[in-house]
Amino acid sequence: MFGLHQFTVLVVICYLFGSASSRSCGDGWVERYGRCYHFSRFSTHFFAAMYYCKRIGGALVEIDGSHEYLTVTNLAKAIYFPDFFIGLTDIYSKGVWLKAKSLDFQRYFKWSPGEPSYGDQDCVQVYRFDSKMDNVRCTKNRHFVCEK
Ligand SMILES: [Ca+2]
Ligand SMILES: [Ca+2]
Repeated sequence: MFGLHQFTVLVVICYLFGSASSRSCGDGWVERYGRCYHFSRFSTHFFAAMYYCKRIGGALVEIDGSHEYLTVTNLAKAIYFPDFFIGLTDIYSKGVWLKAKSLDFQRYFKWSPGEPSYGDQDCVQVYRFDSKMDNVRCTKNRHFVCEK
């Protein structure tokens, strides 16, 4: 008989191995270190990506340090994810890089060589080839990663 005790044991096992917390992110999300990430299944421009992330209960991913950057780029590599937008922009003031939703100053950068380049490139993508940052026009269509 599968009783309450067995159920409790099962829940504890699931918790220990992370599947319970993974499930708590919901379908289409991946859990890593207490955060949930969603890798888009389509590409669109930066603002539509922000809107989409908001609509599914999150925000365009904000990189809070090297550890999170590595976590997200490793997940992306594992699924051969193409170039993708992150929640980082200098659209409000040239050269002042802010997180897209919180509007906090970005402290961590991992620019690709020669980046950030000049011109009308106010949004940041992660380049699939070297997993580094590159500023591009916000109107480009890119895949994107949401976070909650
Ligand atoms: Ca984050
Ligand atoms: Ca660039």
